[in-house]
Amino acid sequence: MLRPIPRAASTAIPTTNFSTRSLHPRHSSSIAPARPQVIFSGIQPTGVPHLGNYLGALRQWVKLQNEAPSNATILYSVVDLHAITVRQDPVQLRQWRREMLASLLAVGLDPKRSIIFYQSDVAAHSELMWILSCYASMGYLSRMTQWKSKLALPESSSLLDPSTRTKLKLGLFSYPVLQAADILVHRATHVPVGADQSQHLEFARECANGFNHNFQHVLVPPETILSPARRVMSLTRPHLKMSKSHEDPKSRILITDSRDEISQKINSALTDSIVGVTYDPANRPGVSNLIHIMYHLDETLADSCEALAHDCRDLSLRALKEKVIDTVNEQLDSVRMKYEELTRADAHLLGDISDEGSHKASANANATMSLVREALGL
Ligand code: AQP
Repeated sequence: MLRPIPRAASTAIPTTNFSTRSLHPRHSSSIAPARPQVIFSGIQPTGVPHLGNYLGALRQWVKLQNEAPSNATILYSVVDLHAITVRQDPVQLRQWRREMLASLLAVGLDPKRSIIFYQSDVAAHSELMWILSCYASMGYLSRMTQWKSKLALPESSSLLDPSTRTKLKLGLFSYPVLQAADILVHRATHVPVGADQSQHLEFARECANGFNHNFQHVLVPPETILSPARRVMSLTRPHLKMSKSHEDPKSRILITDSRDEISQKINSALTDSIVGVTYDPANRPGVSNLIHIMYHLDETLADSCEALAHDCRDLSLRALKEKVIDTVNEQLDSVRMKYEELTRADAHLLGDISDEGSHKASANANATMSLVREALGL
């Protein structure tokens, strides 16, 4: 009888605070220098990335790409199979896939250094998902609650509710298994993500450990690399995270927004009527989110969000917003220009990059699948 994949430990998730120093073999205590690092992460093509995606993930991806040792394998995927866990219009999805690829290049990913590919081009992701799902416990999966927010269901909703069972599709319920397969199929050692993904990374480690325990030691439990900008919040509802699919476009700043759009969105961001600036996420979520965004976009401004708020303490909220607008523009101007250049460029450019990426990613994934099939007796 196979041992079920164990429950999540109730202790804190063993994450690594982001530091590219710790990725270098000279500084790493957790990775044997002999094993080259494999960095993997993905983003759903559900719209153009926003400041949350940028600060929580993409900027770290670029930093890792630029600072990882030269023998590291770096893979970044546009995870289109995840996008279809909620209903998508095919024409829109095709466009978003291309826009996401252009966005990844615009923020500074370099196809000469990073393997950039569409998830659906590499069939091994889905094959490993099926294998892992044969061992993943429904109990563990049902404790992962992101499907509730994707379906806009209250936290209290349960799989026992008939209406929940009708709305919830198998793919949405089991997408943490696909996410685990995305990572494990490349034997990733490090996965940079925003804080909202920590729970899923813990699940991926459990999948790897469960498989290795039951069969041969072929899968690699990955380490999480959390960005310092853990959760960027919505501009209009700052108790919710900034999200590509929130119905209000004013809730997010896209990395391709024009100066005018940025200015309008920040000027209409929800704040409060308290005089002066303080950093107090629990009581002043809107103002604190603006400070958080400004601090993480330009860490030379102060040593911490608290220190930045202190420096701005006498500003009116209008003046604070002007300062945030300037900082956002300074950081995003070059990204927007690069994005426009890429989308105007030769139509084949993006296709060539993704073809080359999927070719390399398939080779990497197929090497793992040979070991997995052998271990399973397939
Ligand atoms: N608000 C955020 N703050 C910090 N990090 C964030 N990420 C997403 N939102 C924030 C990080 O971005 C990476 C890619 O995310 P994704 O697109 O694959 O999925 P998501 O987390 O579901 O992002 P969205 O924007 O909310 O998309 P939709 O609306 O389609 O669900 C991840 O590393 C994530 O942590």
